[in-house]
Amino acid sequence: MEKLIITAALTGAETTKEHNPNLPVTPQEIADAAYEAEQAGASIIHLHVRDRDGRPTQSVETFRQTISLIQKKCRAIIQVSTGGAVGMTAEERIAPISLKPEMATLTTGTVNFGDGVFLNPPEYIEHFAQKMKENGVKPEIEVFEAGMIKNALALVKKGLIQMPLHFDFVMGVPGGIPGEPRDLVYLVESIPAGSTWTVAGIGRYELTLGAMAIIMGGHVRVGFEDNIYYKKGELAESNAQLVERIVRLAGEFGREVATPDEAREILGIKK
Ligand code: KMH
Ligand code: ZN
Repeated sequence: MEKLIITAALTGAETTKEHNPNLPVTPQEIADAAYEAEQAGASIIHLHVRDRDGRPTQSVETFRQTISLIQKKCRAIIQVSTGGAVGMTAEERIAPISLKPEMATLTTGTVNFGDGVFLNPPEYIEHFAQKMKENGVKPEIEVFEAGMIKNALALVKKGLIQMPLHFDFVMGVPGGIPGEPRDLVYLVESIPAGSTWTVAGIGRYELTLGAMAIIMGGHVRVGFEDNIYYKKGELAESNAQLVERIVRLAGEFGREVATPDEAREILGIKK
């Protein structure tokens, strides 16, 4: 089986320090958390940033500063979020692509997101895909509902993205696909042969779906964006602690963990 790529989603847009005081929010805190996560076994850093008040922002300057701090000590692939936060405009969300990160997220459909709507109409999706193509950025297709897989294939037909595709199944968001084993099996069976995939289980689904992905040959995303607990009623101490647990589980199943350069190789990213 392919080596395991672990993505650390350190901060997200929704989690706050009130939810978990260990959440990294400043550029330096995020860079420190990225280093710890990479040391623990993460090879991709899924990146959101915050403004001085801790609110989500897609400021190019804040991304630039954070990426530069991360890259002082890390070799991990930086994957910039174009999801941002619910309510942001398309132009805000796509702005950090100008920094030409190695990867970025591309959500291929609209979904209810808790009390809000995570808006991704066809014009946004095509615009984002076009910008990623122009800037040489590898998209990770974020799938919150099964229909988003078909929407991604439509982008392939239009020449906006290229096979083999890399998917991230984001499961258990209130409003999106649930996070039961049968849901993951269905998504995995719905993507084209030759694709790679990772799973981001929200809340209590993080661990169960991570374990399934290790066994099924997929990859795993963990971190405070998706889950703030180590176990029921016990907050996680750090993003690295969540990465370490996946590394231990992978070890039990004999699945080796990919380094950042091995992750690049698996995903077809040239550095
Ligand atoms: N914050 C969510 C509304 C992504 O990073 O691309 C969207 C999100 C997805 O986090
Ligand atoms: Zn995100």
